[in-house]
Amino acid sequence: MLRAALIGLPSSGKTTLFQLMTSIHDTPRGKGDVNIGISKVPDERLDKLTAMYNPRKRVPATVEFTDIVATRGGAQALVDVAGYRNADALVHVVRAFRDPAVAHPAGSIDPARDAQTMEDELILADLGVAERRLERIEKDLKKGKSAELQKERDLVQRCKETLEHGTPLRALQLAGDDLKMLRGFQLLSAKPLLLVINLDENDVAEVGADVARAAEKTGLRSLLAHASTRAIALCASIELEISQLAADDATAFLADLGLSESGLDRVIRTSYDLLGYISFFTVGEDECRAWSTARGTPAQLAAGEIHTDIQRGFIRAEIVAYDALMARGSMAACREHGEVRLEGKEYVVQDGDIINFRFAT
Ligand SMILES: Nc1nc2c(ncn2[C@@H]2O[C@H](COP(=O)(O)OP(=O)(O)OP(=O)(O)O)[C@@H](O)[C@H]2O)c(=O)[nH]1
Ligand SMILES: [Mg+2]
Repeated sequence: MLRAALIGLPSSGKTTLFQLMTSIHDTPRGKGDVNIGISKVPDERLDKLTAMYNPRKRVPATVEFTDIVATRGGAQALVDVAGYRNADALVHVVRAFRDPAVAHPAGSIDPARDAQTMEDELILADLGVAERRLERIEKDLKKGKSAELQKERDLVQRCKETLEHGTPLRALQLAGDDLKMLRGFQLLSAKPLLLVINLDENDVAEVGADVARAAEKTGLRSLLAHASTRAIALCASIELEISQLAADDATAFLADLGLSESGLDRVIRTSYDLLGYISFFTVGEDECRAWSTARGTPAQLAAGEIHTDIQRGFIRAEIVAYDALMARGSMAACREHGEVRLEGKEYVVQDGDIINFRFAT
């Protein structure tokens, strides 16, 4: 399951977005309180599979959201909260709505300044972690040299210099061993980040879902390029209202605003893109279910998403592509045409694969 954590200045709209994503409306408002909620991943393919199998249960993939009340303690306070430390991605809410009834902590509306303030906090928190780690490594190196430790020192040194230039670590696009080495340090600026521009009600119709235009209008263009983040634009309070309407009314309302997709759908889809996540399915009379995993995941590891027993006892994966199943109309027809493949544990799971894992316990 994908874990996302909401960050942003006070009153930027984090909890409003949390409510939109999780449909949890009675959220606590005390300082230090943490909201954790689950969002269902919308997926038309699961709807079609459910129509085909008519199962007792339909289970969508999920994304977990964490929202902390008031980040006034700075980003350093965030790393103490497990939901932030363990997040796969950060969702950074930036206020672009003007509403004078909602006081701004800095007294004026300036999305670029706010986004940079939050970014600086992440960078500062990480700089502290990097410096402490570096001191520790230097001490240990004096006691005895090890290739592994020297490698780590070079990496942490590089991180420190990057941060000192005001660049978040996500811009380094670390991979493989480097990424593994840093994973234990809870470096916030290294996490993939989705920036949500929380538009003003009056700008929604003009901006629509056009991120480039929203970035231009809110002065966020250069920050986005520098920080290597993805962004989307929406108005959290309007989206929250729309989400409480019946489906037909909601679609009509969105269309009026020139939007073809709800804010919830866009947040989830963009997060999946950002992280390179894909979905696969398990189907049957009992349950049709969507699962998510990182692109490039081998079948045996993907089986672990479902149950560690299936991963451990993995024998083969029986796989048919979603498109093939829809084109043939049934699993039996796919079998007849040789479209149900048997794959081994190294097979790389594809988006839309329908999988039956064979395993022994
Ligand atoms: N006009 C307008 N008001 C909004 C919008 N989004 C949020 N608000 C309002 O702004 C206020 C603060 O929103 P929250 O979602 O509580 O902000 P927050 O980031 O969770 O704030 P803290 O938890 O205090 O850090 C609330 O009164 C919201 O109703 C928006 O898009 N437009
Ligand atoms: Mg809040």
